[in-house]
Parts: sequence; C-alpha cells; structure tokens
Amino acid sequence: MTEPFPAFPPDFLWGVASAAYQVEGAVDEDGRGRSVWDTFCAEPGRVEGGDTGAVAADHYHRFPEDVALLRDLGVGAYRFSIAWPRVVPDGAGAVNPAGLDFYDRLVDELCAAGIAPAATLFHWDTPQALEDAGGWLSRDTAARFAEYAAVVGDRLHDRVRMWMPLNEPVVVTMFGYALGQHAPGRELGFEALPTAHHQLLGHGLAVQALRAAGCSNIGIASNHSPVWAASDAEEDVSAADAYSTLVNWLFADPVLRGRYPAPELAALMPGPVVEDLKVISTPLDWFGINYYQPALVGAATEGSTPVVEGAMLPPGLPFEPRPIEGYPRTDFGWPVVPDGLRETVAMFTDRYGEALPPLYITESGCSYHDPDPVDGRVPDPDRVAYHDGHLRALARAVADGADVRGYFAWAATDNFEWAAGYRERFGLVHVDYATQTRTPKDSYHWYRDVIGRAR
Ligand code: GBH
Repeated sequence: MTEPFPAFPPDFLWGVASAAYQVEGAVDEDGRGRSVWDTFCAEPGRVEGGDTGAVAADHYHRFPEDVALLRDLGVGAYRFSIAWPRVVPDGAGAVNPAGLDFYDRLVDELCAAGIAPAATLFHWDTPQALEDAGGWLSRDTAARFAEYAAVVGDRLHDRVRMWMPLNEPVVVTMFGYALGQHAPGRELGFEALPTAHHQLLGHGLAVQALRAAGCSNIGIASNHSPVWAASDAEEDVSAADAYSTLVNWLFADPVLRGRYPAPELAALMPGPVVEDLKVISTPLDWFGINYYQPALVGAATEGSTPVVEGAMLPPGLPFEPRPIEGYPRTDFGWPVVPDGLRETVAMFTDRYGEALPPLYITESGCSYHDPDPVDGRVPDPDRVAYHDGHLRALARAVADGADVRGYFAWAATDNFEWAAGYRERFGLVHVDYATQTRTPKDSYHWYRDVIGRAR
C-alpha cells in the first residue's frame, strides 16, 4: 500500500522553471544580440535534427497564455531566465531598452497573476561578442556579467522575489568548454577549469551588484548529484571522491566556504584566487540545488573510453562514470532515483552544517516522449511518478531536519532541450510545435492537486 502523500511546511514554495533560450524563440526580435547557442545550433551536427531555439515554444509572444496556465496551476513562483543578449546585445556597452521591456512585461504579468517572479541571469546564453573575446575563459566576462546584473537589478528589484545569477556552472564548464556537447563547443579538457573560476567570480560580483541595486533574496541554481562508488574497493571509493570533488564541491565550496575543495584545484585557477574567493563567498540568502540523477563512478579501467552523455572523456582520468543499473529510466535514458534527491540534500547538510543557508530545489524533472494530445488530454503517468517520488524523498529530507523551502519542477512547458533539440519533453504542459498549442498533461493536473492540498 502506498503511503499518503507527505505534508510540507505551510509556507513551502511550489514552483516551475524554464530558461530563456529553451522557450522564448524570437531570437532576432527587438534588438536581441546573438548568443553562443544561436551560433552552436547553426553548426551542422551539433544539435539533434538540426533543431534550434529560433522559435522554441514562442514564449516571447505567448507569455500571457503561459502565465495564465501557471496561474491555474496555482504555483507560488515561476523561475525563468533573462537572456543576457536581449538586455546587453554585445555583452558589454549599450543596453537594449526593448529587451528590458520584455522582462518588465513578463514580471508584471506574473505579479498580476499572484506568482512570485524568480529570475536567473545566466542560463547558458553568453553573448556571442563576449565569447569571441574569450567567453568564460576570460576574467573580463565576470566583470561584464556584473554590469549586466546591475542593469537588470535596477529595473526589476521592486518586483522580482528571488534572484539567481547562475544556473549550473558545472554544466557550462564541463559540457560547454571541456567536452564540447554544449555551446560554445570547446573541447579543452582540464584547460576548461578557468571557466569555473570566472563563472564563480561573475556570480559573486553579480550578487554584490544585485544587492547594490536593491535586490534581495539572492541565491544560485547549482546542479548536484550524489556520487556512488562502483564498489567498496579503495580505488573505486577514491575515484568516486575525486569525481564528486570535480562535479559537486568545486562549485559549491567556493560559494559556501570561500575555498576550493583541494589545493591542487585552487592552484590551477587563474588570477588572485584568494581575493576572488572572498567575492565568490559573498553570503547568500539561500542555495538552490538542481537534481536529476546520481552518478556511479569507479576507478579507470585499462583501455576503456568513458563516456558522459555521449561525450568521450579525455584520456588519463583517474575515474570513470559507469551506467547505473536496477532503476527505471526516463525516455532520455536517465535513471530515476528519487532517494538521490534526499541524499543530495543530506550531503549538503552534512558538509556545510551551520554555514548552509536555506535550500530550494531549483530544478528536478524528467523527459518522456509523450503521446500527442487526444481530446485535450496527455497521459504521462511516468512523469507523475517521477515528481511524486522525488517530492516524497524531499519530505524525508525535511523530516530529517533539512531546511528546504521549495521545489521547482523542470519544466513548465515542453522546450528546446539543448543538444537533444525538441526530441525530449520535460514539460508539465505539452507543446505542439507546429501550432504552438499548449495542452496541460496529466502531471500538470496532478501537480495542481498537490499544490491545492498543501494550501
Ligand atoms: C538542467 O541541466 C538544465 O538547467 C536545464 O536547462 C535542462 O533543460 C534540464 O536540466 C534537463 O536537461 O550522469 O554523467 O550522464 C541538467 C544537466 C543533466 C547534467 C544530467 C548532468 C548527467 C550526466 N544535467 N547530466 S551523467
């Protein structure tokens, strides 16, 4: 018999999330500059099916309809991202008022619907002009990012209720610069490490710029996973530790502790690292975790070529990711491990103790290749089971004493899933891209009931 759905604290924040390049479209409108994702999508073979975000879910034009769907869903907050190249088309210098106006309208629409706007400033769409000057390999990009943050903060500080400068810096470093599966498609291996430091520096400078502009309630949305050792053997355990250091603590320790997790890593970072870490660790109001799945890691084996999401890892690494067996998989092929969310929260409370601010789950979700709508219905029982299971696991974390303040389901609507294009569908709302028709899936109705009962 299934346990009844758990209770959450009365002020628990229920939300859904999206990101600019994945939903907006309108890439050439109202003075938007180019981003690295426009460039990347135009390169043959980079994105499944040659898909691009040029139209996406046409959210730029259809946001009133999307906000109405969110209002009916009953969410307390909507996490969206602001496209840097709409606001500062060349990444530096002139501000584009029409770009700011779009977010002003979106934020007003949300407020009118009683939904708290939660804004991400960088969800991977670096202005191409800045990339041409080195992108996140260049220290200058961190300073430009803070200038952009100040402009946005100035305009929206009175209405945006939650701010996060960065989304998942680990993914930008790993897939954008080290392995090349994401824009800007660089394959620098460990030479990509400076992009971690510069994003983190940009984060710290942006937190300060936002506060100076009168913004409050500032955090980060950072991707984290428990890392399981392939066996109890010492070489597997230390391989898993090394992997976790790279994908988890390299990005969280500087923010939460003001230091890198290992002196060898700190030594590889550019610039006045000790000074920078003071900026990077500017205290946050909350910390956001994006959780999708655990990783299973063992010691490197002779002659194997480890692959992460289709990307070959550089040779000579001391560890290798292994496939996780024994769990159901989404249609994207990712294992569904709800308890991994509890484990992720626990690894943060264990590691940081008193130094950990309140947590939010800023993303969790799954892709299934849903059927087309029939009579206005899209049955997606696996997506319902995913969110149900992950929320139950989160309730266990809260019962264990973790201070978790909210959950944002990824994603509000179906959208452009980066290198996988439109093949993958993460939304609670189905999008028929030929007609841009929105149809709430069963998971939307289920989530609305969860939120309704929690009130
Ligand atoms: C998020 O990235 C993004 O913020 C969002 O834009 C995106 O649409 C959404 O998730 C869905 O992808 O186990 O070693 O094979 C999540 C990125 C996905 C990166 C899972 C790590 C597993 C690597 N993460 N991935 S591995």
